Amino acid sequence: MGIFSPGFTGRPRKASEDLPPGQYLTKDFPVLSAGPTPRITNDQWEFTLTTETGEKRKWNWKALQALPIETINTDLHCVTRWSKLGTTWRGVSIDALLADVDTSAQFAMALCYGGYTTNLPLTELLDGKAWIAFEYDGSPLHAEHGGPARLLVPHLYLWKSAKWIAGLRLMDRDAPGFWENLGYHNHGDPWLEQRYSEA
Ligand SMILES: Nc1nc2c(c(=O)[nH]1)N[C@H]1C(S)=C(S)[C@@H](COP(=O)(O)O)O[C@H]1N2
Ligand SMILES: [Mo]
Repeated sequence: MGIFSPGFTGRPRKASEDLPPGQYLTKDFPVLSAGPTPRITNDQWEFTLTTETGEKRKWNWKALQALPIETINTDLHCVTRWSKLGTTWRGVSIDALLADVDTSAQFAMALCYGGYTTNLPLTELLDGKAWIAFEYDGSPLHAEHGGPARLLVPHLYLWKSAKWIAGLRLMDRDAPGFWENLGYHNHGDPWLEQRYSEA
C-alpha cells in the first residue's frame, strides 16, 4: 500500500489548506534540470549503495523490480513556488533497499547520472517517506522527469528528489549537495519554507 494525501477522496478542499506557504497550484508538470537530460536505458541503469565503511551493494533493473513495489499518491512542492497536488507514482521504498544493510550512518548523498547530488538526513529517507520511483501517472517515468528512475522524497522541496538516480552514499557527517552548495536550504521542508540558507 502507498500513502494517500488527505484530499484523495475527491472531496472539494480549499487550495490554501493543501499548499505550503508561498506556493501556487499548477496543473502541468514543469521540468527543472541543471543540465542536459541523461538518456539511460533500463538495461544500463544500475543503483549503487555505498555505506560509510565503503561497502557497496548494487541493484540492476531486474533486482529493483523484484523488491516490493508501492503506489504513492502525493503532492509535490518546488522551491520555485509551484505545487502539484495528487500525483501518482510507483516505486520501491528506500526502506526496502536498506532492509538488510548494516549502517550507523546518519546522512546520505544522492548521486545521479549526469553528476547532480543532493544531501539528506538518512531518517528523511526511511519509514515510508522516500522511494526510487520509476512510474508516473501510469507510465514509465519520462527521461525529462528523471527516468528510468528517480529518488522521490515528496515531503521535502523537489530539488531533494534526485532525477536519474544512480546511488546513495551513506555518510557519518553531512555534506552539501549541488543546490545546497549554491545557497539552497540544507533541509528543505516546504511547510517551514526552508527555501534558502541564511547567508
Ligand atoms: N539529477 C537531477 N535531479 C534533479 C535536478 C537536476 O537538475 N538533476 N533538479 C532538481 C530540481 S531543482 C527540481 S525542482 C526537480 C524537478 O523535477 P521535475 O523536472 O521532474 O519537475 O528535480 C530535482 N532533481
Ligand atoms: Mo527546483
